[in-house]
Amino acid sequence: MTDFNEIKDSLVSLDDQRLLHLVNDALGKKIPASDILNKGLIAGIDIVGEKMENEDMFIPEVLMAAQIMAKGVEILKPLLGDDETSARGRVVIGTVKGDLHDIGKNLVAMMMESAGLAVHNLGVDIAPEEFVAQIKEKNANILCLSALLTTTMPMMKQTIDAVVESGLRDQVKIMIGGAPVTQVFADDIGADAFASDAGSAAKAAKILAN
Ligand code: B1M
Repeated sequence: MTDFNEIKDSLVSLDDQRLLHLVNDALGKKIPASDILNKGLIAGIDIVGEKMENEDMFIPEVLMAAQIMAKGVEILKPLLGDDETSARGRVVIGTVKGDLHDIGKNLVAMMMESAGLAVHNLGVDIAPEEFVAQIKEKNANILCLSALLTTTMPMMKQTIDAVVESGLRDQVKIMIGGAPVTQVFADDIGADAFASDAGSAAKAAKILAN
């Protein structure tokens, strides 16, 4: 078995000690942190997602898998991202109202921080009016919205509408993302940018900030 298959397997079997050992072991073998993340942890949580869909795993187990994955990400965190700096971007990021998924959004926030942007991560289940208040308070020039559910995607449009109504639309560029989100949807709802993964989100944010 490759290291990646073992990492995937330990996540799916909810064996946190084994997963942490394997992640550290892979780092010791000089396997790039981004490969451990993408081919191990993210590939593993995708299997968890399939099992959830087929009712082979249930919410408490999926939640445990998410928590174990977060511990693995914590180890990789200092080794991901680039170290170019640009203080121009002030980002407010959150998962939209009704949606509790935060692993991907946290990865996006982390990559943006590594890229030198000032990131205010509001968390999950954030209402449009809270995003608006935080743009004002943090004087943000980039708003990042994440959604993992098809049922919460319309909340991205509602959030953009709230920003327009508040008169702040000219002050912020808006980027959206999350597994069900597409470029077509981003264009439809009037977002300025879409990114499919954390690395490209950080790159796009640096461009938006300039
Ligand atoms: Co949920 N869930 N979940 N879940 N869950 C999915 C999303 C699902 C696809 C599983 C499935 O059925 N196969 C499905 C959605 C179906 C749909 O809408 N089409 C689903 C469902 C149905 C649900 C519930 C409704 C289940 C229920 O209660 N019956 C429920 C909803 C709760 C709610 O939000 N109100 C629910 C709950 C949960 C848990 C709480 C148990 C847990 C979340 C824990 C947490 O996040 N702290 C959970 C999990 C873990 C998942 C899966 C298994 C994994 C998600 C994940 O973390 N992926 C997921 C299946 C899957 O995606 N394979 C699933 C890893 C992460 C790194 O990827 O989040 O896609 P991702 O982020 C990527 C990109 O999308 C992108 O960059 C990231 C890194 O590269 N990205 C952005 C993300 N945000 C971005 C923003 C950007 C740019 C890029 O710019 C701003």
